Formats: sequence, C-alpha cells, structure tokens
Amino acid sequence: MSDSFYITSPIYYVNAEPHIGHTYTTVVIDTLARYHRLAGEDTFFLTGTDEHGEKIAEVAADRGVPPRQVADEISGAFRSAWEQLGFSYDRFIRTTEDEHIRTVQAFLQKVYDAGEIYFTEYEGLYCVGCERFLTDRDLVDGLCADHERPPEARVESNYFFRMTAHFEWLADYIENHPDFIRPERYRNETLAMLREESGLGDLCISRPKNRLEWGIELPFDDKYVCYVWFDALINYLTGIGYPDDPGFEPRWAVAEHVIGKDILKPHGVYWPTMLRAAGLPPARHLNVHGHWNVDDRKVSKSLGNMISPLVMKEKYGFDAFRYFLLRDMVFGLDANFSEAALISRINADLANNLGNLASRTLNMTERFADGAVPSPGEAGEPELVVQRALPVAAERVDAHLRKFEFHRALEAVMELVDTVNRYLEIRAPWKAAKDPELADQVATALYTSCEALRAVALLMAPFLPETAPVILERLGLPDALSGTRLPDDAARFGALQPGTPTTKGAPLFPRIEVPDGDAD
Ligand code: ME8
Repeated sequence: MSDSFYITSPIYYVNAEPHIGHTYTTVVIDTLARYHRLAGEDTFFLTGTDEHGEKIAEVAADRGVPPRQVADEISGAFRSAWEQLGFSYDRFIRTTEDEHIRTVQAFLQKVYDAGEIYFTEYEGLYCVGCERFLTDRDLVDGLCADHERPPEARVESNYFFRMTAHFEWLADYIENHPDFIRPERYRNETLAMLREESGLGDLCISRPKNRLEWGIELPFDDKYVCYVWFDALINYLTGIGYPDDPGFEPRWAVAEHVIGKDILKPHGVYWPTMLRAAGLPPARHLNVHGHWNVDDRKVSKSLGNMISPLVMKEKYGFDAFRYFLLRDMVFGLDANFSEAALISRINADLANNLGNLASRTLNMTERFADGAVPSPGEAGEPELVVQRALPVAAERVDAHLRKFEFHRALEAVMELVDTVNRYLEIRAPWKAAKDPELADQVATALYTSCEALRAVALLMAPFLPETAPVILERLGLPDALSGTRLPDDAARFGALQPGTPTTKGAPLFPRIEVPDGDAD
C-alpha cells in the first residue's frame, strides 16, 4: 500500500454554477481524500476551474463583459460553494493563474522542441460546447450528441500535436495495465476510440488570435493561443509544482484522476499521449463515473435541469445529500435523481437506522448509566457477534473504497449498524433495566453499543464529515479523529474507556415527513 495519495477533480468550466454533477465528482474525491488522510497517507486533493476557451469567450460576449469578469465571478461561485459544502481540497487551481500559464508554456515548448507539433491547414465540424472538432461518431442527426446543437464547419491553419503517433503505445499500455482506466467499460470504450479507423486524427492544439484571444499564448507563435483542453489537462501538473518542485515526481507517480464519462476522450486519449510526448508517465488510474440524470436526461446547463448542491444542503443537510449521492449511484453507471428517492434514502438509512442507533444508545446510556460509558461484564455470544462485525465492516470499507465502490462501502457500514440494532433488540436494555439482577447485562449491552457506535462513526467520517464528529463528541471523544488510523481503529473492539461522559443530543437525521407519505 502506498503512503502517498494524489487525487484530482476535473477543473470545472466557468460557464455554469455548480450543480449535482460537479458536486458528485467532488464528493467522491472528498470522501476518498478524507479516508486516505485517516489511513495516515500523505494526501493531496486538487480541484479548480477551467477558464479559457471559446465557450467562456461566448458567454462573456453574450453578456457584453470581458471574459476575465465571467471567469472571476463563476470561479468565485465554485470556490464559495466548495467552501460552504466543506470540501477538504488542498489547492483550488485557476487556469488563469500566472503559475499555470508558465507551466503550460513550458510544456508546449518542450513538446514543440521534441518535434511533436507541426503546422497545417484543417477543415472540420466544430462544437463550441465540446470545444473540439467532432467526428461522425459524435453526431446524431447532424447535431452534437452531447449538446444537441449543430456544429460549425471550419477551415483553419493551426498547430497540431502528433497524437496518433502514440496510439499504438497507448493501446498496448491500456492492454498491459488493465485497471489504468476503470471501470472496465471505459477502458474498452477508450480502446475502441484508438482502434476506430475513421476515428481520431492528430490533435489541433491552437486557435488563431484573430478568432479567439482568450487563451494562453503559444510560446513559439504569438499569433496563436493554446486550445483549451491542452491547457486545462496540464493543471494536474501545475497543481503539484511541475516541473521544478521536488515533491512533483513522487506525487505524480500516484495520481488518481476522477472524471465523468463525458470527458473520457480528452483524459483517456489526449492526456496520456501528451504526457508521453513530454516524457512523463500516465496517471496511475483514470476513474470514470456515469451521469446523474433527471427524468432520464443528463443534468446540464444547456438543458436547464440543474440541481443546486447549496439548495440541497439548505433543505436536507449536506451530509444527507452526500450519503445519497454515494449510496444511490454505482460508480461508473448512470443514476436518476429525484427528491422522492433522496427523502426515502434519508428516512430509511439515516433516520431509521443510523440515527436511531445513535439516539437509542446515547439515550439509554444517559438513563441507565448516568451518562457515562459503563464497565462491561463478560461477553456472551450476542456481544461476540457485534465484536466480530467490527473488523469485517472496517476491512470491507477499506477494500471497497480503494476500488471506488462507494455504495458497497456504505452498505458495509449500514450492515454493522443493523447488526448493532438487532443486538439491542436481543438484549433489550430498556426492559432489562427494570430488573436489578440484570444490571451487569445492561452495562455490557450499553458498553457494546457505545463501542460499536464509535466504530460506525469512524467508518462514516469520510462520508459524513459533519455528523461523524458529532457522534464521537457525544460519546465523549471530541478529538478522536485527529489521532485515528483507519481501518484498524474501527476494527478493534474495546477502545472506549468506562467512565467516559456521554451526551444524548438532538436527533442526527430527523425523519422527513412527506405529505402523501410514499417516501419510505
Ligand atoms: O468538462 N452527472 O468541465 P465541466 C455527473 N472543463 N457528473 C457530471 C454531470 C452529470 N450530469 N455533469 C457534469 C469540463 N458532471 C472541463 C474539464 S478537466 C482537465 C477539464 C461532472 O464544467 C463530471 O465530472 O463541463 C464531468 O466530467 C464534469 O462535471 C464536467 O465539468
């Protein structure tokens, strides 16, 4: 296992406010970053905004303001949303930063000097929404399949990157590193792109300034700016100090990219070949997820069906929304969003199960043990069932998270919650407390459930970063997360010291009542 972890989000275009799609990607990354930090790994989480290109220039022209103003506004909106949502990123990068501009120019010069770039005329169909020339495969009834708008015919003299020269190497690399692009369906899709006869040619990496000024100037021709994708991908290097920072190489060696399937081609084909041309290895993994749809259509600005994460936070709390996103989407596949599904998930898992375990455990500790963790007596078979469930859950969470199987990791924690709730039904301390002869059994039951709740809170900490510390605080462990090592500290039964004061507190996830009562 590596003790260093570098994870990146796509840098988001500054043409739309953050919505459920951007939020999902960033929640996935935030959860992993938190887990790897708790596992003791030296973790770096990079996110930010992609600010150049025609798309932004168009938005600015429509509004009659300079592109920089649009970029400042929307980048600010992303940053502010990411702060309000509590994402634990280490750096928020903007492609308009001087440092990034220098890095892109250094990269371009290096690739140019290596003979990987040539100048020629090109004719094709261009989609401004995608910021690229389309191939036949991208068109449905003459419209861009993603943006549902007609592409423009364009002829231009431009600089091209000899991308196709690296296709054979890339196909071999993907074959020999079967988990480089995961899940598998996206690996196959990338291989198909590389093998398709009529498919990809060399990559046009410049735009003439007389048509577009909003970009990074080519270091070898000041009449051109750099194509926005070529500029944007390099953010993953700028973010960790390429080329001069001594920390760059070890971090790059463990890079994990997380993207939606809409940007598989630039990440699966352009990026590895660009890196190779510059003498760098590909990232360790390209992790690709599906799309959130509403009524079976992708959420996007052009379709106007966006769900705001800030509105969801306001209505349901952001932990509940995070939980839903990670639990209801299988990483790699599409999922449908509806508020009814969200409410039903919150009620079933968070209110009835997790919230109920926390409140009954803490309420009973207050009532029957004077608000302090009691000393346990001897463990019987029901206690041993709970004790054995801890390492099983901890190991499953670790294994699933390392494979991006978030829904399974959460299932594992919720199975632990179920086990403890069933255990409480067996021991029924609320009944046993009436019989003084069963005092020892009550103390054991309360110790066991408090201790299991501690493990649940530790395992939930990456998923529910607001709620987990509240549970730990109520268990008298306000600083538990700072010294924690996952998965071991959640696997080991018996860490809670008898006598630790507890507090019961308000319900963690109040049940959400819906008028027609069908969200259960
Ligand atoms: O593509 N479901 O930026 P972008 C799930 N700037 N995820 C979604 C989604 C949906 N409906 N809609 C968007 C760009 N996303 C480029 C990236 S990287 C060097 C440059 C997420 O603002 C998903 O991660 O269009 C997708 O890949 C990303 O937002 C696209 O964000």
